[in-house]
Amino acid sequence: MTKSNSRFLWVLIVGVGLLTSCQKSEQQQTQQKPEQPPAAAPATEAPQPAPEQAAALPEKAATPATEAAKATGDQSVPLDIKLPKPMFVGTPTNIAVPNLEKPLGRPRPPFLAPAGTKNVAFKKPVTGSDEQPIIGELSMITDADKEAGEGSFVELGPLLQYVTIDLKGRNTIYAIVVWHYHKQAVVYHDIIVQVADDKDFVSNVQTVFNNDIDNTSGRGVGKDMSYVETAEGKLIDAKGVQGRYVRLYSRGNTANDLNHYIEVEVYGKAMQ
Ligand SMILES: [Ca+2]
Ligand SMILES: [Ca+2]
Repeated sequence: MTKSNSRFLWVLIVGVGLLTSCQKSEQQQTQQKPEQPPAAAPATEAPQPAPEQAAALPEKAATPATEAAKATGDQSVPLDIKLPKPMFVGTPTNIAVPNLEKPLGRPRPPFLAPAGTKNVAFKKPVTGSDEQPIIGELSMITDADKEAGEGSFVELGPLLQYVTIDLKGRNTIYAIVVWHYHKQAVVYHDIIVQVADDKDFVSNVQTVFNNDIDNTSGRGVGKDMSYVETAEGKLIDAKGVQGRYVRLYSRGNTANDLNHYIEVEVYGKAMQ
């Protein structure tokens, strides 16, 4: 090949190359141009593949919705309440207390509460009207020991006494379970259980149980029934009241004037 020939070839190649690249860019431009308006078409087309997505979306949206509905109360699970060893069996017949509840005669049915509900009173500080109990310490009321024997109960002074549990934060409370004493069949008098936002029980005070039917304790006439203590403890339906402090009153029992506590559990959920 001569020099002039090869130069011509080179010019030809470059020329053709330029031409095709120009054509390409024109094509690209013309291709891009139509693509841009169709950008509206893909937009309208987008809902077309969307039928699949659209079909999936409502399902996805529905699931959290039902979960949310369940979380607000529909999805309830039985409370896991650990019970101590029973110390006596049978139904006591010699207890003369007005408005006394008949024993159920079978285990207490499961109590349903929203999933995630737990004993928010565990290890929480306890104060009370008798800071120096005759037997035991107030801290034993939230230590999870529910046995009936010696060393497991607190004995407070005579007649009207109370204990207060500080949950250390506001909670939505579904149930309160209290074991006063279950070594023998006794009935405690004038049991009143209240929930409040402050330790002095001034703000947002709500009474969740009161069996002081003659208002001896001056906290209003109660309509709840008296009951015989058992190893099951007394489960009080707190109906979702909200508060930080739980206070329990009593005024002696059918065996003596003293007041006892083995354990108090507060089943709730911390408020955000
Ligand atoms: Ca205890
Ligand atoms: Ca009374």
